[in-house]
Amino acid sequence: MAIKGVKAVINGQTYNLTLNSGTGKYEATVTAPAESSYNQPGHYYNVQVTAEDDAGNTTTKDASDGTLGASLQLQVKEKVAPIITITAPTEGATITNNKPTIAWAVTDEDSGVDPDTISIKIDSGSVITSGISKTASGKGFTCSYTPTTALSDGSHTITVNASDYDGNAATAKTTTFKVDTVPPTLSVISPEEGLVTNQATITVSGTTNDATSSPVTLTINSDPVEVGADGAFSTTITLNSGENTITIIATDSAGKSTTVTRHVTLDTGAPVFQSVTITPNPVDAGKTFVISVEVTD
Ligand SMILES: [Ca+2]
Ligand SMILES: [Ca+2]
Ligand SMILES: [Ca+2]
Repeated sequence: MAIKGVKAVINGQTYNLTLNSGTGKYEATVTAPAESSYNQPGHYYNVQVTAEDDAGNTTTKDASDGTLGASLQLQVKEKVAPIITITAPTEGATITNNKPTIAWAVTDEDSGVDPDTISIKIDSGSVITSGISKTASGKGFTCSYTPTTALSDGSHTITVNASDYDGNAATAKTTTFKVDTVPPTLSVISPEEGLVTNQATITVSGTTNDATSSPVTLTINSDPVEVGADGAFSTTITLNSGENTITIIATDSAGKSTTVTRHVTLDTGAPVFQSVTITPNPVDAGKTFVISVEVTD
């Protein structure tokens, strides 16, 4: 009528318990399994205890026992937080789409990413957990979210976060980018449309600016032209004889562009008289005559 020994089996390891004479209980100090119990059936490690008496009778109980079962379910929590990587929009990007798809991945070692904790926040708005597309991938999820209302032109910061099944919260990740839906302004002061000139060089000048993504770059007939800090530009171009098309294109750093076209005609040939007639000639004094000139240009 005496206990010979008590052992416990946890995660395939057997531990012999020793009698604590002070408490009368059998005890062992056991190192927990290295991995979370989350992915075990029922989210716990089964603990099986067996006691044997001197006569060789044994009793075994484990987590399935109706009375002691709950005491034989060992929960092990891991401590490694998930890792978040935002793939789009990239930090510092300037984009023209004001409903951009925000894409990121969240992975976790061991217990795994809890998809219900995946969240996104736009600027200082409230935390959003619905409407996020989550596709299981490797040790986590690839996620995407498209804002339901258009983002205003200007700078925006997106914050994403997630936790694993053991309650470890990731370090939130952010991406800050600029939305620019409006092309630059472009005002061409010179030349005026339809100008006809005998000067082979003319000044092309004006101003260009962009509300969101300066600096503005400028080309005139595909050649780059410097734009001042105030948006002003001025350059001289050489005309070909006849009609010239001058194409001025301002492009902001989002890639939005505005084009202005001017048509200018260079005419350096002086008129040529083909014939002159005076009728009648001679004319009677004090009477009228007609002078008729044929001239081409
Ligand atoms: Ca983890
Ligand atoms: Ca713009
Ligand atoms: Ca002419």
